[in-house]
Amino acid sequence: MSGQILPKKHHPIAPQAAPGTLADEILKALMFRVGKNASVATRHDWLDASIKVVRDRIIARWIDTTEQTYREGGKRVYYLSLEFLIGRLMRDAFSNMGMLEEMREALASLNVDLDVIAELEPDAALGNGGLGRLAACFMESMATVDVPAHGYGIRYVHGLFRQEIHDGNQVELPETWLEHGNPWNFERRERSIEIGFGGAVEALTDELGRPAGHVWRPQERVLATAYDTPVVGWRGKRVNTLRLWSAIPIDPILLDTFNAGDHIGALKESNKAEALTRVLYPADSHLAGQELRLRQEYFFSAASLQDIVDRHLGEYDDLTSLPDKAAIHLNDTHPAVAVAELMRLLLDNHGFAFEDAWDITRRTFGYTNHTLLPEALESWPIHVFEQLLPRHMQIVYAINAELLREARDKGLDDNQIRNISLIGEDGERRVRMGNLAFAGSHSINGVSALHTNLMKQTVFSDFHQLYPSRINNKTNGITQRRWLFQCNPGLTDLIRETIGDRFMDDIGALSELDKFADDASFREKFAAVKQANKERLVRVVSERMGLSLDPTALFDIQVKRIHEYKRQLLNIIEAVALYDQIRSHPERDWVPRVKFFGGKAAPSYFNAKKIIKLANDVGRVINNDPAVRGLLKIVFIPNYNVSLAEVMMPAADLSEQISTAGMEASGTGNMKFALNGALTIGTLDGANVEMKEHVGDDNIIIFGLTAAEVKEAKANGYNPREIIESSPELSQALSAILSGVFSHDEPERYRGLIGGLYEHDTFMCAADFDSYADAQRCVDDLWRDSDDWYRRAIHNTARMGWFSSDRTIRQYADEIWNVAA
Ligand code: GL9
Repeated sequence: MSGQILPKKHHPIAPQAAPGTLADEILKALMFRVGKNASVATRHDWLDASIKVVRDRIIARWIDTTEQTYREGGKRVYYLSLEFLIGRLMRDAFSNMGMLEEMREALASLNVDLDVIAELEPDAALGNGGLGRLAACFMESMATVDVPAHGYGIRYVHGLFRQEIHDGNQVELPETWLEHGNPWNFERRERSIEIGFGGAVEALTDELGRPAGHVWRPQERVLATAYDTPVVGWRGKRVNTLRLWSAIPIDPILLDTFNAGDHIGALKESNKAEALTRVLYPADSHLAGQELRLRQEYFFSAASLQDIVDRHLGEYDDLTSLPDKAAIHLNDTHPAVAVAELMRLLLDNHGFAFEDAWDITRRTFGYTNHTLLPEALESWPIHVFEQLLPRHMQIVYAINAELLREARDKGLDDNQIRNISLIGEDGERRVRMGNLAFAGSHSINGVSALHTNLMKQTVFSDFHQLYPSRINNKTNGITQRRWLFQCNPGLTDLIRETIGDRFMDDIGALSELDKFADDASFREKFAAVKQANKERLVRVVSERMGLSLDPTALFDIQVKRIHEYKRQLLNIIEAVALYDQIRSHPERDWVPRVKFFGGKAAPSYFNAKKIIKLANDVGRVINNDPAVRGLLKIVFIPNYNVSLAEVMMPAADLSEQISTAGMEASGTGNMKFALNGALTIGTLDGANVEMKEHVGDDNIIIFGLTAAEVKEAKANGYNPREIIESSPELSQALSAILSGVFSHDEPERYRGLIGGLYEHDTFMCAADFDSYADAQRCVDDLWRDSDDWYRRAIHNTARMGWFSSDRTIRQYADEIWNVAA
């Protein structure tokens, strides 16, 4: 190569823009903040420059909002959550700032396609599923309804794993959302807080030898550094802060060790500190259990509380007024240790007496329970908790003594007292985080009416007797900005044309759409939008999986975490039964269907992974069987995440919400589908119950046992084998799977998963099968009358406004936090 003259590289003419225009602003950002000329800019550079242009406007409002909040001195909300499942932010920011179309045009004038660069933004996947996504919707709604709020969580270097499907099996790969940096994050080095672990507690005495408090001398320390993300509400009204903590070592390198020649050993402490916030635990609705998880929980709770307390003391004299100025919310039990931490700060650092500290604490905290599944209820072995947090252990014992005294005074019996104790005594002694969160909060809420009632009857029945006014319901919601306006611009435009723009600020006005269900020309337009959204999904499937699908078929979708209680298995078994029927009765008028599945299994959840494999096995056989004539397709889409949800929700005709009644606390995917005009096939579980009340009995397909019937069946010695044997369709489908029709390479593959149903069937698949299959044939009948189908679909969209997270947040503000909204 040396000495050779390289040919001159050809550059296209760099695009120009008139001064003062948005396009000009983008070019300037590209030049001065990304350091690139338009002619050499990569697509990532354009993304970066575009984000910086909107970011500047957001920052200006952010500073205004912050100043205003300080000036007004009102109460603030602090939402503590180990998970925020945010997804992408650019479109959200453009849309909420009212500049989506303007940006699209400006970029187009520079030969850049907004939709293309938007695809490059990584999802912030700092959550597992519904619980984390709810926190993200809440952040956006709090900014929208003007609640001064901070979210607090962890800035994981690796969010939820990326899923690939190899030979039908889930393979987990690390997720690297920070690879290209993150333009939404502002590092706040000045907000670094020391967090301790381990060590010992010293009991102090005064000069007369009387007890004078405690000091905790931790053995290990790390720094929590804040990274702030601005969260902009609709129309850019308010910009709140999401503060995520990252762990950094106090001594990046141990100098003595380094100088002694042990260069690797010198980094040991530093590596340990950084490991703390490196990865999100991929556990959904079951216990992670490892000590690192408790470290994460304490780390972010303690950093957040220190931050809250410091902010309060910057404005007020002392912490007595904390409950009037701060509402701290515990999103599930993950931050429950914050209760003990606030007590520690009040007792040890600020000299409060126990009763006063306990009163302040209880008036400050609220707690949301998100699941009744026993395996998800967090508890820590006493020795693990004590070794890591010795002072907190003492405080938990002190709170417990007080709590149990109160319970005894109010006449609870021994068994009830055992149930509410903060320390579980069955087997190994454990600290029960749900009980700690309950005891330390003035409000405990469930996430749907059914779930709240079950909470009162089951996990927290004794607590409910002790404190009858504490448990309340706040049915979940979703933000219509992301889950309608942004993900479904076609439908949004159609609604605007039809009823005007008012619904964009007042979602209640969406109900004006209801009467258009009877308007044939509106139905046609509604159907055309759905069709276009289905075509978009067909393109995605074709690009990612090389599969071609018929966009006129009924699109039947079940996307969510893979969990036995959610019963993807019931859906797959029904597909097998349908396959059998199609082959046995080719003469019948079958409705063409595509059944989509998507979702991740916790890496250690054996049966969930088997279910993924089964869906893929069944799909391979059915999709390739010429006897099916394309009437049924089964598609498992890999790596379901927020961005994929934004494509799938608008494309669904039928939404599968088929959990065993009593087990899904609420669900929120159910709401996203219905808002986008899908009909739901579902059990009377979680928020499905309230959706039925809102959309009307004719516009939702309900099947299966109710929660009360499930309980009764189990109490009366439920016998799945008997049910299976009395249902020819079900027995046939199960036998086919068991005999290896879908697993020739390993005929025994499903012996455990399917064979087990005859003996246990914990999730009542057999009990609900016939009812589910009948409901599916009912769906086919509805689909055949297309006019009637779209009438129902329109009623769904028109009547789902109540499920906006704005409504949910207003209820929290009013009934739990006591802040103006
Ligand atoms: C969950 C419930 O299972 C859902 O029914 C509920 O809608 C959400 C939000 O309230 O919370 N609880 C829970 O642990 N998860 C939920 O989705 N799991 C995950 O987030 C994976």
